[in-house]
Amino acid sequence: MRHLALLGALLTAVAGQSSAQTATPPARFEGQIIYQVMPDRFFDGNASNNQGVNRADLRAWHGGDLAGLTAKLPYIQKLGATAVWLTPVYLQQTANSFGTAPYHGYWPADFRNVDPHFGTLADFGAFTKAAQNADLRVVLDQVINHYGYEAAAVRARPAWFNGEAQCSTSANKDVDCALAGLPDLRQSNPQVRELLLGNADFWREQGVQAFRYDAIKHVEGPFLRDLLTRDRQAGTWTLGEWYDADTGTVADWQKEGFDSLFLFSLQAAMKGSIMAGQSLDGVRSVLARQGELVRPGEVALFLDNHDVPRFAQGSLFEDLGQERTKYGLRALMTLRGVPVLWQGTEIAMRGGADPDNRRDMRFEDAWTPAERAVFEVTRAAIAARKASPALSAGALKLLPSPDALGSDLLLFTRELNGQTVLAAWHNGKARKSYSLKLGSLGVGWANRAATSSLFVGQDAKASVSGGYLHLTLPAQDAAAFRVE
Ligand SMILES: [Ca+2]
Ligand SMILES: [Ca+2]
Repeated sequence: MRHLALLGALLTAVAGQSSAQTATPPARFEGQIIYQVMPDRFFDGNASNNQGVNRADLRAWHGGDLAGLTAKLPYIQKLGATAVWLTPVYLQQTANSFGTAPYHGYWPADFRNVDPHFGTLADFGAFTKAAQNADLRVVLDQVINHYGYEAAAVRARPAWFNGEAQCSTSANKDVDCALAGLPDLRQSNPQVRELLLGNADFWREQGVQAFRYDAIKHVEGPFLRDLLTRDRQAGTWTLGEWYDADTGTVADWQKEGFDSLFLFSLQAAMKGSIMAGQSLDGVRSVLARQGELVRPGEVALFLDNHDVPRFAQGSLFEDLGQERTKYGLRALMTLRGVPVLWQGTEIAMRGGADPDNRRDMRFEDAWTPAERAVFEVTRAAIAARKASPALSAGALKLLPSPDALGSDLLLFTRELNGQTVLAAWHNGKARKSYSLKLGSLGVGWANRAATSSLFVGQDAKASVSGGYLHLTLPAQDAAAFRVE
């Protein structure tokens, strides 16, 4: 009840400010690079909290914690990321469900405390302080749809949850029926609403700059809109997870107040085109819809995450998986949006569906030379993006590809303040040169020159002469050239 009284005061304070803050500009993440961490699977910085740890079992706790994440912030900085998204660190149910421990953080028992496996609230404060000192923004995962299966609140507060009756009579079963059987919160219940709005305030006070909201497809829309209004007033950036969202869904929810959603349709297209070697038309058709987006520079772009098989797993062969992950990472860094890298993708870690995609992170001392090479490519691609305002935040314009080349060649420009970068994705299985008429590309570059690739260590060339753009591109790779 102490929490509820505090919440009431906070709600009143926010309501009082709302008319003065209607013009609050939305928070921006364009230009940021987010690194996603699942703390239990990242780094163990404190062995004294390793209750029930069994690293031989992918469904058990593995011992990673906030102390370990804090200790590894220099690694994240070295990679070049500018923000850290951590999956939930709430106090979890103590029991296992379906033979799985709540190591992943998505089975909360108390939304305003830290699970002892991860550390304490003070450890969380030390983490956000260290992140701030390292100039890294903190994106915290927030669960707003459910409690853990075994949470005490489920029995103590039955009115907070949707039951069989609500589910069977609901017109929106995605929202009012249990997701994977999880105790489903009824956000229209005033106490639930206050609890969840207060959770956002609570974690904001712990030094968090952004929230990644879990499973928004399953949350009541009117509540979401109120939540987002308050977040925007507080300057908090919001990233929604609508599993399988395409451009239309992302656009709809940006209109409703989310700063960002994950563009799952682009992830699927990149996996198909880059990892599985299908035509680049799949990627092109997703990018062709970017005009529908309210704020294309804020959309979250990714190759994989903790809920899908690892990107590198798309090839049966480890070396091919590594080469195509380099291609995918370079390609990702040419796109408009906010790149999100799941821990281990920078070394092309393998793994199938959950929990195999959540193997323990391995650091420099444990890498193979090939893994180190993937890391260096990732680091250089991130550095190139950060050094280029056009790549970081420029408008993206697709260039037409000749019909015969379209499945192997994807060209687009990124442009900001008169600076232009040409991105060229090449799906061909061999190194190849192309000469394309400037007129057919719709660009007026007759008197301009292109540089060598912005990606260090890549042998790709572009030049302009005689009314043609000449490109020499390595097999299955993405390049970027400044056009000046
Ligand atoms: Ca530990
Ligand atoms: Ca729900």
